[in-house]
Amino acid sequence: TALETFVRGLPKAELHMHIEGSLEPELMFELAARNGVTLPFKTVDEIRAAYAFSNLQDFLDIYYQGAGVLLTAADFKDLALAYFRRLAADGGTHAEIFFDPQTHTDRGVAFETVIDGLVQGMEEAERTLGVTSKLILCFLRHLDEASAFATLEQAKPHLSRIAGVGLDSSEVGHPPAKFARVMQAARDLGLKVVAHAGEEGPPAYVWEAVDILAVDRIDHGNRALEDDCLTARLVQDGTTLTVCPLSNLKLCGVSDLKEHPLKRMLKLGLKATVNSDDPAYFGGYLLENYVQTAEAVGLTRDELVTLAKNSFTGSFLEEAEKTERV
Ligand code: ES4
Ligand code: ZN
Repeated sequence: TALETFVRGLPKAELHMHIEGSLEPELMFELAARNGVTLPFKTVDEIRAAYAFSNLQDFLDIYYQGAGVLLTAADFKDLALAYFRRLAADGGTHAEIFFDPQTHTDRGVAFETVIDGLVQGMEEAERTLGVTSKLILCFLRHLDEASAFATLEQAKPHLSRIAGVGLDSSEVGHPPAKFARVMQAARDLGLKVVAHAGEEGPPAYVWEAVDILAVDRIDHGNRALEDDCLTARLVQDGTTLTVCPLSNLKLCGVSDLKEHPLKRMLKLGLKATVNSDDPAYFGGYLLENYVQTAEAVGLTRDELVTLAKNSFTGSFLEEAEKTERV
């Protein structure tokens, strides 16, 4: 379609994508076979049929299970490269990807294996596709502070490869304040700080991300709109929100894409961006998120350009690059 061609032609950065969430069922089977791992599914269709979620936890349970096929550096490299190829096909030119080390170290895969494989994929993507990227290490918020600190310790020899830290996994019951000290320690190491907030959690969690963690971006942030004072604060600070429309739909944060707040966010003056979150699980990569949302809520060409520009101004690229690459 004309809309698709227009959006594909806009240079875009993706700022909210969990690399483990880009594991397509086909690659999951391939890696399971390669590694001698048994999956509780027999066919690709059977896996896709299991991807009907009613909330975040529902999804996380199956997402952590899928990640169990990732064992070697080559697996992580193949995973990353497959994602970068899809991104390039969508007209994406830069990505800041999340990875969840604890998901892997807790089942005996070394931190080095994960990061070495991902970095190999990132370097090959830059060389062969011209797609640049950065890594954001996410702490699993359903685990405790000590586990997050142990993970930060493991990251120390690799800080030149890591742009920032984030918080992901089960939000409700695990407010940002739980990780105040480890996020400060990460900032003291020179890392950027982001956090999922307001995906399922209340506005109070977004306030904590802003006031206690002093985040550089908010991941999701949808529920911030329930609090006018908080919304005004995010507008005033120019805080980038990494919004994930198809994720919100699949995890039932919105009942229909027509109800999605993206257009409202832009009209309020929030620095919203469009992202895919876990594209293999939520049924669409970056371009699909732009196009389906644009059709559902009626985004103008100007608004689409704004979203694409916001993805660079909100990125962790150097200031000069942000303006050169839009
Ligand atoms: C996630 Cl959609 C979402 N929310 C929180 N944590 C996550 N990890 C992977 N996808
Ligand atoms: Zn996410």
